[in-house]
Amino acid sequence: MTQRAALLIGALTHTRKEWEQIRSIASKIYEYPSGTREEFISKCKSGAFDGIYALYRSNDSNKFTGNFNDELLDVLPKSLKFICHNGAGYDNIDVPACTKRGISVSSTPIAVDDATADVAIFLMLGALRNITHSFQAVRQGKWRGNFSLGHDPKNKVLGILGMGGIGSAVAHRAKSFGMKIQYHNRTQLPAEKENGAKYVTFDELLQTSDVLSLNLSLNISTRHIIGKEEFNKMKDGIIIVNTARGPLIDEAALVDALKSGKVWSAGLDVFEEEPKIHPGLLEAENVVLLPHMGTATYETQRDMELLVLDNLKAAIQSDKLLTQIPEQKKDSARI
Ligand SMILES: *[C@@H]1O[C@H](CO)[C@@H](O)[C@H](O)[C@H]1NC(C)=O
Ligand SMILES: *[C@@H]1O[C@H](CO)[C@@H](O)[C@H](O)[C@H]1NC(C)=O
Ligand SMILES: *[C@@H]1O[C@H](CO)[C@@H](O)[C@H](O)[C@H]1NC(C)=O
Ligand SMILES: *[C@@H]1O[C@H](CO)[C@@H](O)[C@H](O)[C@H]1NC(C)=O
Ligand SMILES: *[C@@H]1O[C@H](CO)[C@@H](O)[C@H](O)[C@H]1NC(C)=O
Ligand SMILES: CC(=O)N[C@H]1CO[C@H](CO)[C@@H](O)[C@@H]1O
Repeated sequence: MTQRAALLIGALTHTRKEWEQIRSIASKIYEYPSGTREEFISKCKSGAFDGIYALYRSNDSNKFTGNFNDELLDVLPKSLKFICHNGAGYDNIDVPACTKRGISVSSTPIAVDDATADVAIFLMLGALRNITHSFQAVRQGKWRGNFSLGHDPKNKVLGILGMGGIGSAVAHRAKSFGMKIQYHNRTQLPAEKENGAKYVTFDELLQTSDVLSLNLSLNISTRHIIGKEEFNKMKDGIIIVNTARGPLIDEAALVDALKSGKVWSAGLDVFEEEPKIHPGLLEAENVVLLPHMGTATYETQRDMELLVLDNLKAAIQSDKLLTQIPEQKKDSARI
């Protein structure tokens, strides 16, 4: 077998032992635990990672390398064939640039579904109760503060945009609260996967949902998929939940819609320019905010790391990925 080295970029928190076991199947293992993009590029150029066949990277390690774009892919060894990414979203990897070079990319769907769906429900319930004011008041010794009533989830229509793994897990949970589920997706799901959820057009989803939960990936065509025009089509008093990616929503338009009362309240885990948050959202009392922590549990973080390592093993041992990203699966003929 030709040389098949593996590279770990960044740190592993829960699976150090499992990474060490990669030694037995890879010709060599390298690590780049921290540093700058410039340092990483110069290491690549000096041949420090020669022979790497597959690498582990994550959203966290992005700060040591910057985005995986043409510039970076050009200096990485030509032997690199697989990028195993830790994260459900991979918008800091230029996928067409990888595909062009014959590099396959995997992400970590499935492992993130339950934890992210839990946070979506947490935010939805918080938004339904308009909880922020009282949540802060009780700590400030003001008991309920200037108390106002919330809403029940029961009998409300939950619209899910993007019915993948996370969307389905949100739907499953929401049903137990007595919500009616409808969704929109590029393609309608097969009936057995719909679990009673109703398939509607994008416009119908906007016009008829009481709560709208976003669960689709971010790319050029989904950026600002919810903006001024879309808010105008929504029911007055809609509740918005976003646990997917900030730039899916035009944040300034959301602030306006919250101010005007078009949007009754919102629950957000993600923002357009993290870690910056639009001041209009920080000021608004009818918004529940979390600092992008959808998958931040011990169990899920470990599951995600394990899934990346399993992808890495499959790449080295049998030239394939377990959870290759959908864009590449579609035109796998080109890879
Ligand atoms: C949400 O709660 C705040 C603080 O109690 C209150 O000012 C605001 O009117 C509430 N929003 C709605 C739509 O009831
Ligand atoms: C409580 O809220 C009401 C209406 O939202 C407002 O008129 C009133 O001034 C508020 N009181 C305090 C103490 O903030
Ligand atoms: C729609 O659902 C299919 C499953 O049938 C899934 O593979 C796909 O990613 C979804 N597309 C969108 C746009 O949400
Ligand atoms: C962007 O994502 C959406 C939703 O997952 C998908 O339908 C679409 O094909 C993607 N577009 C591109 C350019 O990748
Ligand atoms: C990914 O990294 C960016 C900064 O590079 C950060 O703002 C964002 O919250 C991170 N996302 C996750 C899921 O950790
Ligand atoms: C984070 C994220 O985008 N998760 C899923 C949302 O739903 C789409 C399909 O609609 C999945 O492909 C994503 O993995």
